[in-house]
Amino acid sequence: MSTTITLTGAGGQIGYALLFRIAAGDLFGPDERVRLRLLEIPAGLAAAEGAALELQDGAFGLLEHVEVTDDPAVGFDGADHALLVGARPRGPGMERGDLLSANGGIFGPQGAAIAAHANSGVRVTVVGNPANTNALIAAASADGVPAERFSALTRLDENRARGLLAVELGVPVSDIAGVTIWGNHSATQFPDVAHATVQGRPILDALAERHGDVRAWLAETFIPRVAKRGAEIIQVRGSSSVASAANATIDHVRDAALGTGERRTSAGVVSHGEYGVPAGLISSFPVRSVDGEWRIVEGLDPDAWARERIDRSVAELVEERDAVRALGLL
Ligand code: NAX
Repeated sequence: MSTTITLTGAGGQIGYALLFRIAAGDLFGPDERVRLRLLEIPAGLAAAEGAALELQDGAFGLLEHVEVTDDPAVGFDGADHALLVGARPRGPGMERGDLLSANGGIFGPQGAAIAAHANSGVRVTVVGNPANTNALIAAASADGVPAERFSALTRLDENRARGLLAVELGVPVSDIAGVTIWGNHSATQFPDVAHATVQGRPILDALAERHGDVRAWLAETFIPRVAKRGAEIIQVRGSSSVASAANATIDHVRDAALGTGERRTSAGVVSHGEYGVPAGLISSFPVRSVDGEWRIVEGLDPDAWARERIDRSVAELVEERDAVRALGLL
């Protein structure tokens, strides 16, 4: 058996961190061979070709084939999973409209190329920012591919939240479960611990033992730290999150492909009106992956405090959608 994975932005930093983990079998396990298609723009081709040479030198037993191209028709040909990592970063003096427009020019044609060339069951994960709205544009351009097959990465935010809670409570991260990221992969996101557990017990109880006013700690310390973790990494490391972003992408795609069972996680997926999020938006929700599909977990019943934060982030997604509509990208 083998699975074909298309990676855009393969010559970039996250691409470089992802490729060797995919080749090593971290996505689908030790029995599934992989074929890689690395899609770049001409300026990034040499870096992707260099990575392909190193992949060859890695002598990975599971890696069947590597193709490097700047042609989306070739890049998405036969793709079972498309990881859309390449995006246009915000340059100096760029307004939000410029950024949305530049990325619309990437994700619209890529969505169309996926519809035309990928395998009929293709699953698409958007990492390149603004991830939710880029996923929305790609899905809208992929005629015949259900929008449910497109998702945006918010797993890094969830992993960051779990990691910070583990440190706070002095437990291994594997003891923390059930954290949900709501809304946009941006500073407005809402990392929600209302239904999270530590070693199976409600995490709010454990946090209350350390912080009398848990809400104040969440609002003033935890939520901003998670939401601004990307900026913190840049400040400390001098460069943006790379290995952790690649790791979250692996977690997300592996869950998409292999399922989550009863475990809940977070992903940006298309709304059908769940939790009052306008239908059609790609928003982060609590999800499970079942039979190859992301399913939104309903019934978590956010209270007014949580509702306000979810609504704020969803309002930003509505603004982004309206802006790309006004640009004629939807
Ligand atoms: P890099 O600038 O290192 O790499 C991006 C690569 O994409 C470049 O090699 C570029 O040539 C390529 N590219 C640009 N347009 C392309 C196109 N049309 N087709 C194919 N390739 C194209 O950025 P990197 O650090 O790898 O980050 C990649 C993206 O991930 C950025 O948009 C970044 O903002 C986003 N992130 C998203 C995260 C998330 O959680 N959703 C977290 C990490 C990261 O910030």
